[in-house]
Amino acid sequence: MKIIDVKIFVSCPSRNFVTVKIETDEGLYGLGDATLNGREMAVVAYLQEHIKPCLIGKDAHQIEDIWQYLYKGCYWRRGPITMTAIAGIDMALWDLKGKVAGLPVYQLLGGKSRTKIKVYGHANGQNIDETLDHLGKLIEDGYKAVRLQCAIPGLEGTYGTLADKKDYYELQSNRPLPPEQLWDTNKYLNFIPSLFKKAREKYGMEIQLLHDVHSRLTPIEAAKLGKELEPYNLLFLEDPVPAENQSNYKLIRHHTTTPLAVGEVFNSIWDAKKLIESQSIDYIRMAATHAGGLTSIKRIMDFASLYNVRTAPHGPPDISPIGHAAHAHLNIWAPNFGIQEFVGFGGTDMNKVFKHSLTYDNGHLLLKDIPGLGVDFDEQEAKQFPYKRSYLPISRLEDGTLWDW
Ligand code: GCO
Ligand code: MG
Repeated sequence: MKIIDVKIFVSCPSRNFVTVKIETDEGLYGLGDATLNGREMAVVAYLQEHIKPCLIGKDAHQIEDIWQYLYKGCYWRRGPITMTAIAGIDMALWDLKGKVAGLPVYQLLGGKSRTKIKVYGHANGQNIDETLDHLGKLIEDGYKAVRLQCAIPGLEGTYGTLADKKDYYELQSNRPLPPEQLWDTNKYLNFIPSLFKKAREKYGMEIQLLHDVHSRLTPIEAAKLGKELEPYNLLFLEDPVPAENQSNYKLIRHHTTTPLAVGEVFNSIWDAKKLIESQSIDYIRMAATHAGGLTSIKRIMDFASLYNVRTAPHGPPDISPIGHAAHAHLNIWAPNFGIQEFVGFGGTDMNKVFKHSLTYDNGHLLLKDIPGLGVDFDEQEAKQFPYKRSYLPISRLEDGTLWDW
């Protein structure tokens, strides 16, 4: 089955998505997600100029060889642009193989380890009451696990809140330059434990709670926060510190039993190796879309299982339904699956462009038995939603110092 074309689409049905379509001489095609939020066009150029010409004429069944060819063969290994581009190709090839076999991709990975995929939702708000009302609604909707984020008194529009325009907290359209947000660690640390205290007082201990620090603390600050949150029994504390320096996590680990999760910005197994081997983390959150697709994430999941590290794939709105479907197949297979982040199915525009078969039911995602990844992409509809340049926000301290967003 020869590859005859690799098409790359960029569309913005409420936010930008990069979609790869691999066409073959047998008439079948495969689809992949290559969306890198805020840097979409860098991946498009990489795919268009550097990958596409090498793939024409290759056998689409050779997934492993093509992965190695694109990884080792470019000499400049790793990095988010390269690994997101590889992911788009890799997913499309798995989708194709499933279509040829007439089997959903999870069957090719080894079959089902479970019948449904547990998810965590997002509750956020401008103040504690709003966040807790949101949590209450999600509990009513059947969620068993919810991430709590709340605006910090004295700071406007911090990560995970609705910001000034009351749109989804990270909606990227209409931001021709990165918006700036204020950060103050002291205000944050003084406030967050009270959010979880009140959540437990109102809803008890059964609902599982999570929190995303978004890499804004130093290790000792994170250790302190982890200790203070221990009575509220978090499922995990996410990205307490940036992870370039992996020994940071060892320090946090020595001070708190609050479970730790990290990995959404990682793009290779090498970013996670030391953290996993040293058992400094409990959940690895790498995304198929940003870390080389199913081929590499499967390897990482297997490696993590040796050290009792479970998986919690990144599931933000800036991954397309094809990327979410890739996670669903990995999650249903992975023996060490933990939980999937889930923020809903996007708006009507997005659902016009991407037809997927995932459904939400009582705190879980269900996957239908459709050959391949089970997502289709409507090229005509996509044309109605052209690319719009947009950025993630940046953070600064009150004195202007640039901080981690
Ligand atoms: C999460 C993430 C996202 C990222 C976003 C960046 O836990 O879901 O932190 O909210 O900020 O994916 O593009
Ligand atoms: Mg996060």
